Amino acid sequence: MKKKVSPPFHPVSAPDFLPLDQLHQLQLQRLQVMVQRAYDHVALFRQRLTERHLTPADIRSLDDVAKLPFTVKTDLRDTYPYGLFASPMKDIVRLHASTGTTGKPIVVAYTREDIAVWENVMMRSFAACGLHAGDVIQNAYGYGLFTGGLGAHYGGESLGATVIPISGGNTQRQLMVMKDFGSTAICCTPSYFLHIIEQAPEMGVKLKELPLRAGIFGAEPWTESMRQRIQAESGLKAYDIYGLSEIIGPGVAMECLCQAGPHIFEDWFYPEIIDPQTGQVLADGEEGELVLTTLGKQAMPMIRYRTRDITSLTREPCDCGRTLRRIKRIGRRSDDMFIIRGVNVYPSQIETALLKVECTLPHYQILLTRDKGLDEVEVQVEVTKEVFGDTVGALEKVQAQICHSIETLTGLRMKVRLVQPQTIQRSEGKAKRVLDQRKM
Ligand code: DLL
Repeated sequence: MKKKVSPPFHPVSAPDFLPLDQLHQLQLQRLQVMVQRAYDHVALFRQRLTERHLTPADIRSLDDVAKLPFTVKTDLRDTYPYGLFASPMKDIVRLHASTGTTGKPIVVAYTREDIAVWENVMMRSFAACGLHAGDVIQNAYGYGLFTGGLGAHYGGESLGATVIPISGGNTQRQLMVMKDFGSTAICCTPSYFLHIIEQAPEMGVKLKELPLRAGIFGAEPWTESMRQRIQAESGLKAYDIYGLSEIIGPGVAMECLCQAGPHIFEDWFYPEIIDPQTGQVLADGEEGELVLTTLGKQAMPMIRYRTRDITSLTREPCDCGRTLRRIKRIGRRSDDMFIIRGVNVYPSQIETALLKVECTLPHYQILLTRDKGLDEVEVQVEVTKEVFGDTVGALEKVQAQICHSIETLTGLRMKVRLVQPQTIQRSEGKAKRVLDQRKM
């Protein structure tokens, strides 16, 4: 028998080790309350249950979840901004926002209780990778509408660790702080940490000689080989953290010291895997789309939210002894969303931005590359014959308008290259909009 890995046990981790019968009982109790809450306060959910001739009383076991209707990202767009809220504004203490599929973001809300749950799962995330009071967490996730910064912030503080709210970017300052403040952990996207690794020698910083011992990396797909490279070059242990705004933010799932895939905090988030084509629930071990139901969200209950993230669930015991199931590292999605420097982008947003500018056709392609660990995007856009034959000044004006329009919609500056009509390859089926040449 394999030896159990026993990290210094942190009391906040107790729910990670619940016997399964207790966990399931807790999940069912919370699910029933959640379904009732959504039914009572969210018109769209009530309408969908009524169409299926269901009431909250029909949820008698965890398997009954499969009877419930799915919620999808466009439901958030269609009810923008506050249509899925189940709490009055006077009870909502925080809003965050994430990328929508076209022009508008989607808005997510938290009551004080929701923030407490978020703190709890983020505390447990940090504890799972061996952090505790006395650790110095450099939080380089972006603070603002993105959930990464504040989510990690409160979790770290509640754990009793020292949090440095440095936010993202400014790599030189990141390295200076890392060295001078003695950070023992860093939170950021894995690609940004690769960039930090590349910049360190230029600043004369030897990462391996610093006290840094854990990286809490997520918000975008990464690979096992990226983990190996990061660990070999920086000396820290790299842990995968997963989450999404619609459910809570970071802290839906987190790896433990065994680094064997993120454990889902199942006492607060009920996971299912479905076939993305048929919606059929799949068994543990089978690969499909992750669907999550919040078990405690007051402000915005999410029932069977289709994440579009492709993974599988495993019940196989982990050496850490946690009873929480694990997900396989998420490598792809069932839609066309891509993530650039931690920011979610849909090709449809780019299309909306192009349509706002006259003279584009819009035939376009998005080229993703990675330079020194940093993601680069180039949007190649066909413009009309007239524009292309015009003066350089006129072309530059169109280019600047497109850049501005894209930045307004996505929040990202992208390189724009205007190309002649008929140069972008036409597809006979689904247009291939994104060419991802990043080496992971
Ligand atoms: O990215 C929340 C987060 C912040 C997670 C910090 C981890 C760390 P959103 O901006 O709503 O929220 O994006 C959610 O990002 O559906 C996945 O496609 C992707 N994603 C998040 N974590 C991972 C991960 C935050 N560890 C979307 N691996 C999700 C792969 C990830 N993809």
